[in-house]
Amino acid sequence: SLHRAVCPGSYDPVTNGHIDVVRRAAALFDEVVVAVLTNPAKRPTFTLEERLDLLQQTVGDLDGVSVAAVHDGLLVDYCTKIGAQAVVKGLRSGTDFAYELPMALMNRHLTGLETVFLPGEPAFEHVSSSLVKEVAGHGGDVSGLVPDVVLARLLERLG
Ligand code: COD
Repeated sequence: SLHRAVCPGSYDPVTNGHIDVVRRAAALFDEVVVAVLTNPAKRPTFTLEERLDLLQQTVGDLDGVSVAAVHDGLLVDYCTKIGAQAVVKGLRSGTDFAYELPMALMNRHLTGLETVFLPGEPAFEHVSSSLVKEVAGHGGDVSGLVPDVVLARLLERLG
């Protein structure tokens, strides 16, 4: 049976799209670990500490949810280490699916780790950390797409 799941991501920074996925994962599993990883394809805007702090403030108090950093190594090894049976990922589009499917299959190949895909909330389909940063950096309004603490941090950093 499935009791512990991991929601991995860069969370650079956390958006309302991420939070929706974490809440829904927390309704399905007893425990959800929101794991902050470094995506080798992306140069982070916020430090690991900042990303963890913003997650702690926004999802850290949800029932059964905790926040953790994964410094290096494979996601499957982290999941084995903490006894997680599944990864939960939100899917916005076919593009997300095309990116996620090989990782999901590779993870299952490596250790049998399963991936659960949740359809993204349509209201947040256009919301990604990178687009939010780009829009905020040019003075655009991203309120409603990120939590207030994230909005303040974005304006401080990019505004
Ligand atoms: N609606 C729904 N879902 C969303 C939304 C939204 N608006 N925004 C983001 N999401 C989902 C994304 O689809 C993704 O599933 C998740 O939230 C995290 O998104 P990001 O952008 O914060 O994180 P990514 O995609 O940069 O993270 C990729 C990882 C770092 C998790 C990945 O590269 C990984 O697992 N690396 C670990 C090393 C490893 O094991 N490599 C081998 C993999 S086979």
